[in-house]
Amino acid sequence: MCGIVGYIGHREAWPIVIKGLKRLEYRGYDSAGIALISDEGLKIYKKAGKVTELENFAAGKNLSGTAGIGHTRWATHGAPSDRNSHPHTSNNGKLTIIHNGIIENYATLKEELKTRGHEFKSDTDTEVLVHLIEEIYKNEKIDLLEAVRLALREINGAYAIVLMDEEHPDQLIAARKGSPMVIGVGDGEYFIASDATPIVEYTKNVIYMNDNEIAFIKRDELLIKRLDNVVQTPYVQELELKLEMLEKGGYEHFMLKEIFEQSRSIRDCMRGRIYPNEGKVQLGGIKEYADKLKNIDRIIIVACGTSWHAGLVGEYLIEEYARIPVEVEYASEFRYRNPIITEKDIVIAISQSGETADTMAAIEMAKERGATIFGVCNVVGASIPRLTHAGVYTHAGPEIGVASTKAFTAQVTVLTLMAFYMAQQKGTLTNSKLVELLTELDCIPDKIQVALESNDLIKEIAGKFKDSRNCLFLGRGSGFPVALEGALKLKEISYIHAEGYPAAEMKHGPIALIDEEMPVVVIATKNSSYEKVISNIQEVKARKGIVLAIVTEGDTEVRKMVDYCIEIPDASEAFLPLLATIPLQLLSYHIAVLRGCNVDQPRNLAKSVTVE
Ligand code: HGA
Repeated sequence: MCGIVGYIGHREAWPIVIKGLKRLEYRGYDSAGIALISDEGLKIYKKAGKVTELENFAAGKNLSGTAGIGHTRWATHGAPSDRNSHPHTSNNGKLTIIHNGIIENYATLKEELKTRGHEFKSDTDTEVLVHLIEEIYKNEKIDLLEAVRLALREINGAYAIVLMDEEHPDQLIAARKGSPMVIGVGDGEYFIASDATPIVEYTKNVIYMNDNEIAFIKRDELLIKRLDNVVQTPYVQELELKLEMLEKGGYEHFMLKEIFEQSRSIRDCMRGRIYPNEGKVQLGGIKEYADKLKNIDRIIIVACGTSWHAGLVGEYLIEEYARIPVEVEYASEFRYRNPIITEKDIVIAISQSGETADTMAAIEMAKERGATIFGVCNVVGASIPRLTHAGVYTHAGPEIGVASTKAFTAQVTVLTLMAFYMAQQKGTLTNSKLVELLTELDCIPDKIQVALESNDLIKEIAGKFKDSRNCLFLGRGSGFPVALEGALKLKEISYIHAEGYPAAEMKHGPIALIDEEMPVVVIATKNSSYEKVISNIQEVKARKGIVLAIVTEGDTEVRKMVDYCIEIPDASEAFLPLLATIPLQLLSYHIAVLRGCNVDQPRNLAKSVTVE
């Protein structure tokens, strides 16, 4: 959350920074702002709302300068408004800062700074930091880098910051702890951003900054040191990201493009990892732990939001095939309990961005208690993959729509592979059964392509549901996490209140909500709970609910009872979540579009939740 961009070099900074902010808008869109330094001094433009509003506001103004910093905000401290927009300036107006994170002890520092004559112009925690830096700089008679270093040692919380000084227009200072930051290395120029997407079209050479590092950046000089003053040798990596991955490619929204990419993304996720003819799974990222997997007592999965739903599918698959007990925890709750974790446990942390603050904190806690940690992340080089002992990337490619789609199915694919890999190590599945399952898994991308063909039908059904105020999603077994995910997607992007429930639990409460206006989406595919789900559909119909069923192709029984039906290809129960999720993603998408909602940037939400 919150996107930051910085540039210093020989080109005009404004176009680079504004384009970068558009790429990072998935991280927040409450306000946007840019500061530029030129011979005429420091200029700041900031505006509540999206980046385009900043662009309109600044049109025709003087936007020159070859050094600049920019920010797109997801507000934590202070309402979304012009005055709370970043960049924020120090008391004398010479220093200006952008920040992603939360300064937890800002209130105490603010009081103290006020007594020293500082006047604050915003309600943010961020502004306190730039005043603190100025105070130390002024009093200690040290250089600015040292003043920033000392200030950062006084604050609690998380940050990725970039600072400019009107009196030293040829330098930027950046630092990170707990929030992401990448530096792009060009020829006589440097780029700074929350992720590599604003950088990729200018250079492929990047440095991922580590926590507690501070960077001093000039056009032809880069110095990175730790907060304890030890100078670091930066590790320059080559980006694999391609520019076309960041474009809509002819689709109306990123979300639709990403839904339609799933056949490919799942194939990419499995590439080189499954050998169906041999009944073998290879996961290079966790192979060092192959022996440990034979004797573990328990797996704990920690995640948030959609990733937590993927975790529930993982629980079902790992228990079913590898016979290892699994617990699935919300990272945000897990870390504030006193959970029992031992060295015999494996913790699997799932996060699309690899930056989710709560998941990172849960990992730190589990690590301290001796557990082995595996990561399941999409963004290569993010913080979680660097924090964990081992892991498996989902390789879904950049996901830009705020509501997760292809990242979810890729997470489920990785967890499916992990379940089979663990079963292989423990010998809980015979080789012939593994051959059978992997052969079927290998065909799932083609079946997803078939499931996507219902798009027009789903759009038509969406028209019937678009004015609903509530919606219930029901499923059993591995269909239950699918119901939860279907409900979350609808809530997130269409603002219709929706609940996911285990179908059998409906009679313990939610059934009271059912009347002739209540749409109920039921996962009713042919699997072990088919008959039971049919009874649940009867219970809804007896109370005049409107039922949309997701059924196996060729089904006639459910079709007779319900109002609307969407077919998906036949598959074993293990693969049901991968297929049944597709129509639910499309349903939410079309309902949201018909309601005129901003599908890619739903209100109040942001991707990559880097605050706790
Ligand atoms: N705390 C700062 C930055 C917000 C942020 O990083 N959100 O993810 C603010 O409220 O402006």
